[in-house]
Amino acid sequence: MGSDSVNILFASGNTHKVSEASNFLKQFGFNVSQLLIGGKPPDLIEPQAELLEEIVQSKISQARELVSGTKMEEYPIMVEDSGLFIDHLAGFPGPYSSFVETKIGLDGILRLMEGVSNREAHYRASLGVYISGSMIFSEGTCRGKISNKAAGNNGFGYDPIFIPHELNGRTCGQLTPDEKSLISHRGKALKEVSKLLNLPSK
Ligand code: ITT
Repeated sequence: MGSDSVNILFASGNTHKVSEASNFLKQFGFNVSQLLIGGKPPDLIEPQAELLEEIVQSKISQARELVSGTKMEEYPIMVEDSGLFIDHLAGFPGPYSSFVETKIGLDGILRLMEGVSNREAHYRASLGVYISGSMIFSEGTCRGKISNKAAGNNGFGYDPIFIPHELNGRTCGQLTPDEKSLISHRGKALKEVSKLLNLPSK
């Protein structure tokens, strides 16, 4: 880990999320790496809560217990919970996005949206960082719509079927990582966190 940057451990099993955070926070003097216990991301229990913040809070507590008494104890811990919320489906898949992606996939969502004219949706990320005995929370939202068909191989998850309003008609799957971070829910939440943290290097 870099000597003059701030090291953060990201407790997530999703390496896409970790690398998006790591790439984005580099510019603010953070060095983000995945929290590994015995070489593996720990299996944190995800409460089936309606509020993303509750999930974040619970996972931070679990991660803190795991690093307690180890040399990782001194590092800030980051947890992020996110999801895709589709208006026509009353916010589904929302907090269940990861599970739904595995079970019915993007094709399943496109089928549920067949013939639907209201295609409005948003991504939302809730981020928590435990640092020096305090908790910092931030949120980010990215509004857009569900495409009629999948396009692009970049990003992950629902990116090939999500067209952000802030860019001209391309799906997130067609954006470069930098383009996505500028407008994404995760990019916005991370930017907010970088402001809230008091960085020695800034
Ligand atoms: P961890 O809980 O271990 O961090 P996870 O992938 O299970 O990893 P979440 O429970 O927060 O994380 O679920 C987020 C899901 O929402 C993710 O798996 C995708 O299906 C979707 N998602 C979130 N952000 C996304 C993004 O930027 N692009 C595409 N899909 C996204």
